[in-house]
Amino acid sequence: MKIGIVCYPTFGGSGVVATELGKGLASQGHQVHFITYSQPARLDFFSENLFYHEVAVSQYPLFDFPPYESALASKLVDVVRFEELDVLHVHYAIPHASAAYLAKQILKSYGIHIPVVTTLHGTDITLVGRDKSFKPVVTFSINESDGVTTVSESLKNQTLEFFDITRDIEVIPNFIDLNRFVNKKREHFRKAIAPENERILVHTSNFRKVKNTTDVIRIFQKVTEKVPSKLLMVGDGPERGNAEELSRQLGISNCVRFLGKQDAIEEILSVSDLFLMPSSSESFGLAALEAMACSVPVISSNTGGLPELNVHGVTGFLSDVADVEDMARHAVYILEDCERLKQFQAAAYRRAQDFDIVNILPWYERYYQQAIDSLKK
Ligand code: GMT
Repeated sequence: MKIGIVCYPTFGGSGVVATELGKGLASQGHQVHFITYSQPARLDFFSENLFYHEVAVSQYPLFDFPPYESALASKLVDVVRFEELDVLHVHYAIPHASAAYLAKQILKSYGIHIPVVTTLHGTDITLVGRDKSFKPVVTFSINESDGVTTVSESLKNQTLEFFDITRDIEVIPNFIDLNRFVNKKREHFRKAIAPENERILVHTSNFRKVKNTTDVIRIFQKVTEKVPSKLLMVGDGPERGNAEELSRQLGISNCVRFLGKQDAIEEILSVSDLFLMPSSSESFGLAALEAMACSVPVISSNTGGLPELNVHGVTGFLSDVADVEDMARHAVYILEDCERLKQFQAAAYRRAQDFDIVNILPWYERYYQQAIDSLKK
């Protein structure tokens, strides 16, 4: 198949999923064309089946708001026509699904009928998409897609609850490449971070408000009172300053290291004992799955799709959003006993295997074929 993928090319979860999916499909022999405004963060190598088309937006001084959606639609028309794509897969509804709808209508005037598959990722439904200024467009473009998927049951239910949806939605969970995300036993690195053999806790995110990064610091403070520990904060974003400030106020900044954006996340996860994800909203929790694949148990909130991933009392624990006390108590319970920690580590790894990319790729392939066939009827 010749597949066009549209996504945000940044470090966000939807961009990561789209890029890893494209790489996986290319390794199966499909021709994959990424159509984005800059090179996707994880698309950093050459493959004969991978192509990248940049969407350039005019900066004409009349435009206070450069018309990205129109530029994307035009680029889609161009790539579909000249590369003869079979299907367009857009990740994140805004504005990708509506741009794809526009491109699809334009392509009809050339006698080309291309199916559009839209994958909803989370904030496009739970936060941004619900905004009055977007809702009619999001509803329309979901209903007009030839296939719609969500990354969890929870996100499907929220989509049906918030929007007037007239079509089926398929849940295709996020996935992980277990060859890349595997515990690599980096003892020297571990010693450098925790020379006194302290436990290592980790948080990775884009430090947006929904990630509750200040709760990560509060949980850690309570844990470190009971179990000597260090905390690694990986990633960057608007809340980083507040998290840093809080760690100073609480007098624990010497135990917390802010590492900024990192590519080799699996190296950091490999030396970690526990992953913290106290988010107030999370449609799936890809970062938690990455941790679990590296045998790291997860302390998370019970919001959105997290209970579909993190099994309470087995791969980690779930608590109500903002219940810092409960999260810290669970963290201490796992960390204070070596044998118990090992059991949680093994269970986290086993659970991650359920999301092996090898099982999820054929699912998308079947779904694309279904969308292609539906246009032929
Ligand atoms: O988490 C973010 O802020 C990034 C966001 C995105 O769209 O890039 O992530 C969402 O999609 C990920 C991949 O499907 C999910 O694992 C995240 O749970 C989801 N984030 C939220 O729902 C807040």
